[in-house]
Amino acid sequence: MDVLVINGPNLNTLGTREPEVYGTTTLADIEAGVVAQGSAAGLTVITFQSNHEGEIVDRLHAARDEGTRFVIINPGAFTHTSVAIRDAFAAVAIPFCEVHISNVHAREEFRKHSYLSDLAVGVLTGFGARGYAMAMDYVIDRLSKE
Ligand code: CA2
Repeated sequence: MDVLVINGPNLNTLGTREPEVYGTTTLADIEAGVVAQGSAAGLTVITFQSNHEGEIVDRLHAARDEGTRFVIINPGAFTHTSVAIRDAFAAVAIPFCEVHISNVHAREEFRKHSYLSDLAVGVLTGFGARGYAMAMDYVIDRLSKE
């Protein structure tokens, strides 16, 4: 597998509430978009969403065993809380981009800290659902050069 796209807690309800913060695009729209974008470039793309921290850790371990080349992740609120997901990324050593729909730096103080950002290749925050497409654009370019 080339690219794993992970979405964390509550992102399964995207498009149903707080449209002023998160827009009206659903997670199914986002997932279909990144799969189509990656497939058009000849990449295999798998999507995964979970509301459970340990399931995300388990998925990252499986990704290593599957030979995953890159992860795009919106960790949701786990961004600001999860040493376990940080440790999983450090353990599997798969390069990743961190994506946030909203600009986490323009919101509450507690959203300004991420347990993942310093391990990430890069962070996209505040570009709405388009951030996933921007991340995939980067991944397509990067993997084409490997
Ligand atoms: O902006 C982002 O993408 C976030 O990762 C979203 C998380 C939040 O905890 C992060 O600080 C920033 C929350 C996701 C909540 O998902 C919702 C879905 C529909 C309606 C409201 C929230």
